[in-house]
Amino acid sequence: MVTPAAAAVRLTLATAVALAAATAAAQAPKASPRPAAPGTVITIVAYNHFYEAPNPITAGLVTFRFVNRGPDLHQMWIVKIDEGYAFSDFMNAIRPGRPMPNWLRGLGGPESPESGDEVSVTMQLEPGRYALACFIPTAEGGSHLSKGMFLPLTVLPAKGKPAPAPKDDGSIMIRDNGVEVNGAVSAGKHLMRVESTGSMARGARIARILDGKSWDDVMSWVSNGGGSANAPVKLLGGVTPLASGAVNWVALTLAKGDYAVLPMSFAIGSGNPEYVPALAKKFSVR
Ligand SMILES: [Cu+2]
Repeated sequence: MVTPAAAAVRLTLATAVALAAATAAAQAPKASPRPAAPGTVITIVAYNHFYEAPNPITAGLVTFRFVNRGPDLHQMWIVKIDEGYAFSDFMNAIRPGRPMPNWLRGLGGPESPESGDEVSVTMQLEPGRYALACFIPTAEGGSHLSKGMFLPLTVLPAKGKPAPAPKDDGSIMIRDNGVEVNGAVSAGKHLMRVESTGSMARGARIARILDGKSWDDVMSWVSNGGGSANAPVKLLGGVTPLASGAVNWVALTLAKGDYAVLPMSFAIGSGNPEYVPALAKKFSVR
């Protein structure tokens, strides 16, 4: 049976697929001129409320350079769809109030650079079917996904030897009982390895604490949902939720100052990403 809601989702999907095909034709995948980014660089542009992204891409070490040209925050959650399931199954399965089925696996991806900014996230991608989606809530309720911010992604097998893992100079470990930040706390450019070993998929936003703002200001802000109004931080981006065992690397340029790692998970009830204040962690660059 096709409910009106399901029909609406399919219609939006058809529109998005057509749009993606049109933009992919007009805009071939761009290789970034920056030599520092590991692997193949894939540029993805986020607008209110859609992506411009190449499809298909090739397996291996991939850096997603995620540029936010929308006025709102956006993310690109990369979800691996098991063999035997289609992108339409992903669209039907991802509903508020339902836990994620075990044939979907969240592999992280770029999270929330502020409007006009960008973030680069690197990962090892296997061949297969994937979904890209933004679950940031809209002002009216629902998420950007419900406004059409999703795309299928096919990853084709690569020829030749797989590229080795990139060289990182620090790590962020997200565990059930807290976050650990190791290394990379000097001013300058860093590539931080991010992993979540907890009982559920978690990601994190990394933010600079604004001058004159305290850790208490940050904690009361995240505890109240962390809206854009009067934020005591500048978001630098981060990674979307990672299933246990998945690894991302995020490129960060840090200046002297205080920073916050703000873990996030997807709330089953609303289906939206939300902060987990109890796991937030401060670090300083001196
Ligand atoms: Cu979005």
